[in-house]
Amino acid sequence: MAFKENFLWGGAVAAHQLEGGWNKGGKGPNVADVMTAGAHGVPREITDGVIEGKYYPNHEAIDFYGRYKEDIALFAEMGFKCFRTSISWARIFPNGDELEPNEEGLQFYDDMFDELLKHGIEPVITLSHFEMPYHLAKEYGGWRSRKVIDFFVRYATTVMERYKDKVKYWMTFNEINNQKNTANPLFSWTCSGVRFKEGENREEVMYQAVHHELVASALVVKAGRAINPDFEIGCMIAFVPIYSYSCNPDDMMLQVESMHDRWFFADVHCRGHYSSYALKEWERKGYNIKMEPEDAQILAEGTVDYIGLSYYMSDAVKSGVNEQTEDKIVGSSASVKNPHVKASDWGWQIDPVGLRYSLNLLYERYELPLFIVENGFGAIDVKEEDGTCNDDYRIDYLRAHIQEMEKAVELDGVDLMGYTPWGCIDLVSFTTGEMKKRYGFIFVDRDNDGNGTLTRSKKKSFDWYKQVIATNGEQL
Ligand code: BGP
Repeated sequence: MAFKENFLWGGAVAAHQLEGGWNKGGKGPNVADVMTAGAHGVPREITDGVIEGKYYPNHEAIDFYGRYKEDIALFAEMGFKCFRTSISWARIFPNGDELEPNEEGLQFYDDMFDELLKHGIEPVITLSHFEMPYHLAKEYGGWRSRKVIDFFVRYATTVMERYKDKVKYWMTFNEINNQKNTANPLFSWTCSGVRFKEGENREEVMYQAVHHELVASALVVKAGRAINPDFEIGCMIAFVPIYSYSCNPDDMMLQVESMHDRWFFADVHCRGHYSSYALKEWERKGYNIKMEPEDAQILAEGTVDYIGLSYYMSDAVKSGVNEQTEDKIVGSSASVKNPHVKASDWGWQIDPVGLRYSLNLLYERYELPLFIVENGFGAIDVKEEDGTCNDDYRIDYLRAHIQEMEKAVELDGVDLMGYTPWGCIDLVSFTTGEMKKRYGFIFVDRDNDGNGTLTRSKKKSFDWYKQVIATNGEQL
């Protein structure tokens, strides 16, 4: 048997993409609550506070806030060993900078975790998954401000203390490296509450914000260990491995340079200091990232126990390619279409072998346990007249990825903790704000405009995944 006996099979979601109840139970607005729907080909818009007449899909999402018992019962039916979700910071500290937490918010997660534990499902918790109280973004410029470190540590230690007997697995920042994409305003907004100003150097601003996040993460790892030494606290990296388009030495070197963007965050989380290529880049570009004298020690003492990663696709780079090149695809400016793999409707290159490749890269570099906390296939699902949804393409995608995970464990000796496919129940897509980009084993009756009964129904993949879990990955 490839996978460990206690392998953490489950599913993953994030608070702002499924809870809804955006202003219930004393919750304050967060940065995701001021992002409009991006349906009908229009990109999501970041607004200055909630504007009447605009549609904000996160406000109701799929109402997990009101229906979590029903949903957890379905996860239990599939045999989930764990459930990855996030805590909404603004439910606990509605503005982010107050001294006392909101008891109603704390109670919500207490009840939800009890429900999970009742079914033998272990909660896996991300402390910051693309949301922070809107007030912090507006008044402090988000993570631009060093003050936010204290607010985050207060929030994190409050919840770690409160749930210390219910939650063992934690992650600090979801896909912290996404904000490296400064061209897309969504990433800096959701990862760090930062909106760029006219004329400023976006990259320098981003690195400063990230430094604050990395220090905050390290402080929380240390504080968490003091709260409960049994905690396992990880980081979370969006891992899109970058291939060299060819064996042309220039392509190869470009690949190494491009991978620095992938390693930058994981290096600090896992090694406790900035890597030499990062320091050289700052020096070369004349960036002045402000740090306090104690920061180096904080980073060194707050390294993580495991690496959480999302894996959806791979990327390829070719030297001499610019933005105008027609075979460009999602990714960095030198990214090109890989002729050996297919892409999803959203241009995400489907590459199961890339998962084994990624697990090897990460494990060889850090020798830390790995946890695949996101993977999945976003597709436009069709619900048949008889109510069924035959998502064979999703089953194919997941099966192929699990087979590669298996090889990574069995043949390469990678220490893999678990697997939680993304969006185990349909939810609001992060990049597009749509409902039509679905990932779930469970269909939710809701469309891009917010219409629908919110009724849940099982897709074909539901029973398939149930059998995968029951056989610990033997029967795919
Ligand atoms: C990751 C995020 C998730 C999630 C997923 C799928 O980047 O951590 O929050 O949404 O991608 O992306 P999308 O919803 O845009 O398809």
